[in-house]
Amino acid sequence: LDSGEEKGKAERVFEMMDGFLKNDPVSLQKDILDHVEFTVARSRFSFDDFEAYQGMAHSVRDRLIERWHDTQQFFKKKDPKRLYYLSLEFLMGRSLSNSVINLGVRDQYMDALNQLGFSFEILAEQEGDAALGNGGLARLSACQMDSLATMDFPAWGYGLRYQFGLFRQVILDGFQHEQPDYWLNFGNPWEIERVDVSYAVKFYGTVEEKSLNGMNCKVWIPGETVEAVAYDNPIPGYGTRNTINLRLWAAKPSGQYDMESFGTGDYINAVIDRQKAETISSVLYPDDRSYQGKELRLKQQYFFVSASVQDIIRRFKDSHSSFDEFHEKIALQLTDTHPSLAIPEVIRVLVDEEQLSWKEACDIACKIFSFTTHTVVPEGLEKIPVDLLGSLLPRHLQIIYDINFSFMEELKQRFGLDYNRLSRMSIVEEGAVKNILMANLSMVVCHTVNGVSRVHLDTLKSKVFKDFYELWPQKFHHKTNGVTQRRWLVVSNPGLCGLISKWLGTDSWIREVDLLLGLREHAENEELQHEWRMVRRVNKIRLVEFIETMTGMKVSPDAMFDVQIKRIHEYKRQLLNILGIIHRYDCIKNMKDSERRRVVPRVCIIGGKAAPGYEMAKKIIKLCHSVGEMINNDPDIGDLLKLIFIPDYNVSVAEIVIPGSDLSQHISTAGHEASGTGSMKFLMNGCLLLATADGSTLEIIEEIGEENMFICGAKIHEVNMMREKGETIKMPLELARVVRMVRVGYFGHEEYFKPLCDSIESSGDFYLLGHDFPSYLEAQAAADMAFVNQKKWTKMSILNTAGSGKFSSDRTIGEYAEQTWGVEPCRCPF
Ligand code: B1H
Ligand code: IMP
Repeated sequence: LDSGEEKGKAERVFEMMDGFLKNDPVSLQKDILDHVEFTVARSRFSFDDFEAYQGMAHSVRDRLIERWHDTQQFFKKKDPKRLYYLSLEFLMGRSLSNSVINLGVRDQYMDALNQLGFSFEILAEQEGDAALGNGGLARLSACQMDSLATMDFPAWGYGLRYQFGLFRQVILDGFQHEQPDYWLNFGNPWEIERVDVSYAVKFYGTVEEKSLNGMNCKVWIPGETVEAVAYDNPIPGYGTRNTINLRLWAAKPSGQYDMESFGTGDYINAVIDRQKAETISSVLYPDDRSYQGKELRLKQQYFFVSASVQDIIRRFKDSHSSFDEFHEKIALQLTDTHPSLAIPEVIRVLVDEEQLSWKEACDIACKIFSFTTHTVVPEGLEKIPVDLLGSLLPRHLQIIYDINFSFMEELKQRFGLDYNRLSRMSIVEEGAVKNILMANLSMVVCHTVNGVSRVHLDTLKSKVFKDFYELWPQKFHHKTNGVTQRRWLVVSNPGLCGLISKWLGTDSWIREVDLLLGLREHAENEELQHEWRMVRRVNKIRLVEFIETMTGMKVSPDAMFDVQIKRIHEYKRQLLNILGIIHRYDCIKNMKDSERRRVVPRVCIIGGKAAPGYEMAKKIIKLCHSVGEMINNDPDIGDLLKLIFIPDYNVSVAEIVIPGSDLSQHISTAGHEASGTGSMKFLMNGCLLLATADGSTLEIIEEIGEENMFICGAKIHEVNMMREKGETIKMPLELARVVRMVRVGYFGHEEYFKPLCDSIESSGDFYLLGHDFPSYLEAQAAADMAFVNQKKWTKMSILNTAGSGKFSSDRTIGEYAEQTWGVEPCRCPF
């Protein structure tokens, strides 16, 4: 600010923003005790760890709210272009550690708690995970919120406040069972219920034509109304006062008088009936990657979209009197097609309620919406049966038809009557069941379509959206995914974090992650190597203890910890991993003592959830347990090999496992993983990767060099070629042997495992385990070789961390802000 007047203003703003709550240990203690006494309602003279956690969480919440208010006021005053990030899933995990670190008050809280006789670490363990999402896509949304806040972008997240998040996985006799996730049962200090912020969301009914001021208008007469109530979750940035908002909607019965149900005199049933409104936000769908033609899912999507759009338009109208500036003030980002009903909803509100013309409304929609797809295969694309959409949202169906009509006209102008092309590109899919293709809708309206890695974009251009690419090449871009180093290093690996800052001479890398490159020059320094190994050893011991608590198994921290944690999917090939382990077991069994002495001891760790209806994935989990039981109880093998399944994998489990692992596996069949983000977390933590050349791994190779990883498997073009030719490759002998062991019941349950064996041997081996097995074993052998040379291994480990900067979500968000959303930082003064 240069002018004197501006300066004066800035000072006034500064005064307004000046810290309100004090953060010295004495004030913190008082606040914690106040909350224990008055919020938790426990005596301040007698409370346990959980109550102390609650007291502390509420005192942190106060500080979040203070900054949240300041930030929102500041945004309101500045009126910058805002980004609205719409996602049906956010996998936030725990909030306590992340919040105090981003607020810059962790040390003060540690002191305060010590003086009260509590340990920060133990209290942090009391918190349950917020798991309102399935896997990579949902955690990506969470990482991006952290970057948006840290980089001072005027952004809001919108999502659904599911009563039950992702199911809890319970393993009984090696089989997965699903239990509800009662995450709200003990209250949630991280959210602020806004009973005053609520919107009516309507469903069903009919559309009537009316004449208004001589114009023909469509009027939707809805049949059901549900209330959306806002719950705000403050997201603090690191090294800034900015604290942005994640607003999640919960469904409540509408308070509007309802003649029909209450008119009949059946009061009790009328009340019960109304209460059913709450089911809309009751449970997260646990399938990642497969779309659901289910009415409830569609209701969830529209419920969240409608409330968000009403909220966005209300906020805009608070400070603008016409819609002229709408597109200059608002960017709406769609996380996959799940929120794509926002497109017809915005058009509907603008035309039917705000009386804009059809053309004006469409022009606005085309300017504000951008879309990121996370899908690689056409089967993964969302379709909504026309009948379902027409009954639930009749007006929206009309709007979609109108959009499609104009689009088809445009195509005819451009390509003539090429009916094949028209039918491939139409938003409406004809057939026995007519469907609306949500990706085509998004493609037509959004100004930008982003892929999540470079090679993902190539697939979109050449396959999934080939026709659209030919039509609008300028719409297609990619923003390679990233993860936040605040959560995945600072929160989860304080040891390594301290070491990095010591060697770089600064902790600025927490905001400017490229500084990590500075570690490269020390990669061979013996002192750093020694300290690096010590820190990693401590993390391994923490993991050893965790494994013992979860499974009762004692493993040795001297072994190589080889980890694969992610959703269980055939394409992610946990099966390849398990068959490789059987092979290793078989080899060791057949070795002479002298050979055994050269074996690198391994602890193989697998964790992840299978979608409840995904039978093959569930069989893979059982196989893992059966094989583990045999190997782990074989006295002849001892510590040379162990196989552990970690139950109920979630974000906070990942925070313990990732820093403690030596090697991690990302071995999807090439071409199937759009990006993959788990690998980036391991990379940052100095864990080496054993991976196929898929998704973002290809870019990781460029950053850290093939010599610092273990790469295996067919390349994408080879996979495509093999599939096109329908080539069946001869099963490698080693694989045939281990599949045989499973088939004949070496691990029991031969009938149950038969489909797994068949998928490789008799059903065409779609995921190419046969082709990739030999090179997978070679990569594993190379990892063994490297592990023996600890100096070399440590150097590779340091180089991994040093080269991980590109995979920070800060870089991703910077690119989105500049290239897709056109938003600029708006930093709240301290
Ligand atoms: C990804 C999903 C997904 N892709 C449908 N698609 C869902 C699809 O509930 N649903 O219906 C939920 C999730 N998730 C993942 O996104 C990709 O498989 C990963 O490769 C990618 O890293 C991640 C983030 O971009
Ligand atoms: P990946 O790219 O498939 O390895 O997984 C991406 C990220 O999603 C992981 O690092 C986790 O943070 C998260 N994730 C995957 N599966 C689960 C799950 O079952 N529960 C919670 N988080 C998960």
